[in-house]
Parts: sequence; structure tokens; C-alpha cells
Amino acid sequence: MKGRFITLEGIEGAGKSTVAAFIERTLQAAAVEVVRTREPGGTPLAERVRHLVLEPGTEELSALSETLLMFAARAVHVANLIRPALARGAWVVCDRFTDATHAYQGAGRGVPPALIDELAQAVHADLRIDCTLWLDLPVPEGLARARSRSAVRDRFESETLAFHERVRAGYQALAAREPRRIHRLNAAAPLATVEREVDAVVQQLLRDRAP
Ligand code: T5A
Repeated sequence: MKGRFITLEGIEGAGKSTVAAFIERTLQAAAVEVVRTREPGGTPLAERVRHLVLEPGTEELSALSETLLMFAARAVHVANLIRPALARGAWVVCDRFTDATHAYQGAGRGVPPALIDELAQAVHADLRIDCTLWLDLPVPEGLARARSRSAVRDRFESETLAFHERVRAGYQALAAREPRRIHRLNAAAPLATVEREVDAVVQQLLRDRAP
């Protein structure tokens, strides 16, 4: 059986980790091997890059440096974890992927989309995302959720409201461009409602899988 690649996207606190765990349980109940992972990170080396890019730090990290670090981590992650898992038929559930670079570094920080596309082409040209769940909710709600969980803010959580609004608009534009791949879910709804909608998408993917 061929593996499937599912990604989760959205602003801070949208509920991606919660939904990723739900998908993992759903797939395990269907006897599917599932690999749950995240970006930046997912392997020991890529997690070290995650630490570098998220910690507030004392040196300036330009938008370009941030973009290159995201793709450096992604290249390691794709080669060491994602590709091998898909090759053996596992389903990979990834909390953020290249759409996040378009939304955060592209829409949020102004990095040209053409540069992001070029890096994506170099890192994972032949990797097809089967389904992306975009958990969408108003920025103040997402930030309140994220901040209620931890008092310590990373470099992105410390960003302005305007930055996070641009990120959300970036996701909106991506979803408009690729409506077949990117499913928008109302993440402001109660968790049970969100999980019901996610379940419908996952059950459809299970029905569509090759025998
Ligand atoms: N980044 C990442 C880039 O800039 N470019 C890139 O290319 C990539 C890959 C990663 C950061 O890196 C940036 C973006 C990010 O800022 P992260 O920790 O992975 O950081 O991302 P966060 O969004 O910060 O992750 P969070 O863990 O904060 O948010 P989640 O996973 O979306 O939310 P979750 O599931 O932890 O839920 C947050 C809280 O809300 C509750 C949960 O119980 C939890 O307490 N909740 C709900 N409450 C009510 N109703 C619901 N429907 C709820 N769903 C969840």
C-alpha cells in the first residue's frame, strides 16, 4: 500500500497538535501505520535547527536566514523521516510544512514566493501532499490559546498582531489557489465539531486509498 502525506496548517494555537493526535488515533484504529511529526523538526538534527529558529536569541535573524533554516530543517526531515516512511507505506501526519513557509516567511515577512517555490523544488520537488487541513480561526483567539498554554513566548509568538494577520491572509491565499488539496476547517468551533469534520476527511482518504 502506498503511504499518504497529510499536513496540518494554521496560525499559532489553531489546534494543529491536538488534531494531529486525533488523526493518529483514527488511523491506528483503521490499522494504518502512522508517523506523526512536525516542522520545523521531526528528526534529532532538524529539532536542533528548530531550537535555533524559535529561540528569541540575541542576534538578528533576517527573513532570508529564517527561510533558509526552515528549508535546511525540512531537507533533513524529508530525507531521514518523511520519504522512508512513505516508501514503506506509512501515512505521515505532519504539523506544518512548506505552506507554513509561504504563510510566515512569505506573507508574514515579505520573502518572495518565487524564492520559496525554488527552495521547495530543490528540497521536495517530487513529494506530493495528499491533503492539507487548514485550521482557521481569528488571530486573537489563536494567540490567546497559544499564550494560555505557556508563559514563555518564542520568536513567532512574540510577533505583532499585524504579522499574524498577514500569516492568516497568506493561508487564505494558498487555500484559494489550491482548493482541492487544502481543506479549510473552522478551528474556532468546539473541539468535538472540529474532530467530526477531520474524521470525515480522514475516512474519505481511507476509502480512496489504493488496495
Ligand atoms: N514556522 C514553521 C515558520 O515560520 N515557517 C515554517 O516553514 C514552519 C514549518 C512552529 C513555529 O514555526 C513557524 C510557525 C510557528 O510559529 P509550533 O510550536 O509548531 O511552532 O507552532 P504553533 O502554532 O505555535 O503550535 P502550537 O502548539 O502553539 O499550536 P497548535 O498545535 O496549533 O495548537 P494546540 O493543538 O497545541 O492547541 C492549543 C490549545 O488550544 C486548545 C488545546 O487544548 C490547547 O490548549 N484547543 C482548543 N480549544 C478550544 N476549541 C478547540 N477547537 C481547540 N483546539 C485546540
